Amino acid sequence: MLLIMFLGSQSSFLQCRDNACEKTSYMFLRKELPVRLANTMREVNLLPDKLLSQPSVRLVQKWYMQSFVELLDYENRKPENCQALNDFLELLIEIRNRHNDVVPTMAQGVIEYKEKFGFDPFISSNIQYFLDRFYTNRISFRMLINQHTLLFGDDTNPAHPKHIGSIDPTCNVAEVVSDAYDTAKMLCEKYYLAAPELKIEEFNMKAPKKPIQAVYVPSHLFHMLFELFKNSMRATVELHENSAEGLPPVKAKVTLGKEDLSIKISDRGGGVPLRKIDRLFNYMYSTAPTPSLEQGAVPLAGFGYGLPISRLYARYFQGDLKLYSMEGVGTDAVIYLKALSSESFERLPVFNKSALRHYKTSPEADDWSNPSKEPRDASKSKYKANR
Ligand code: W6P
Repeated sequence: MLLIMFLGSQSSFLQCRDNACEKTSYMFLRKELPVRLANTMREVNLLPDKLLSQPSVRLVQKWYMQSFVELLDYENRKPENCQALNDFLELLIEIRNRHNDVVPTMAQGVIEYKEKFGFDPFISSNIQYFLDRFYTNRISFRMLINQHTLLFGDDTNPAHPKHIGSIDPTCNVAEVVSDAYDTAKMLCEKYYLAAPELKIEEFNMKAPKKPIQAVYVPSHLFHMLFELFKNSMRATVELHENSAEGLPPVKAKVTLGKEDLSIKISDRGGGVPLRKIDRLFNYMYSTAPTPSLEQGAVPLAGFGYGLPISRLYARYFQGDLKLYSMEGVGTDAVIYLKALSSESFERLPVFNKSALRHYKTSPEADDWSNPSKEPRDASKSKYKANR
């Protein structure tokens, strides 16, 4: 009898671990995740019809709706029910997989639109506003799912026992810089047969000579740095390919002040004229069909959404990503993070009247002079007759 009781209690213990935290997380997520999905879906519906009706956009919409409905199933399932907790965990993994290709699928939607209707500056600013919010929402959504599945799923991470889910409370920034460089270097060498060296410097204002650490999500930091290195390497190799002096190194400087933890990646790749800097972050402008490799195109950098999404990762925890370029010389890219984890709370889009206005407002006349549209010859001006 005792044995049976013991076995019984043990097996239920195994199935339903000491899970006060998991219950709390479950209670939070079953409400919060549908709310975040619903907010996004409302904004999707405000997109211009010509974009909303593209098959890729419809597909993404369908995924969001399905995930929303499936999450609502848990509204009335008690957290004391172990089966509910386990099912929920599985559902989160399923939803995460379903939404894996949201970014390339939305990009496809933008391509479809461009092919049919061409580039339109008004639609472009609409899309820019929308996708920044849409992808920020997606980053946050996946962050929540990842935390829950990493903390309460059975795939604990033995390589990083100190991590809390995807967060490293003592993330060594220079190490991530170096990892991202190594990965970009392999790609670069594969396509160009050469890659610039890396020089890392640290300046720790708070604790001189100590390595700079942050409470951060290493995968986010890696994503941003990898993107910047690819861009810097491509510019460097393309400018100096045939020069006798070889490739100038890419330099990284990591600094910690009172407020900011900053990471600067500097290249000598010839820079980008100021006029073209905004384009690097523009979804509609930088969306092109995947370049085909046969034509010798290089997939190292310059296509897709790498830079704008990297900037969203930085902004998501109250930081930023900026480019400072000097044409003829090179580019500095700076990632700003908050030095204090107490200041790196989530930055999320809110759906309100002022957001609504962004979608409803029609294009207005430019309120700054634009030389290319000024009448060149006053005698031919249509305004002359009115004088
Ligand atoms: C360039 C263009 C660019 C974009 C982003 C980061 C670095 C660089 N360097 O020439």
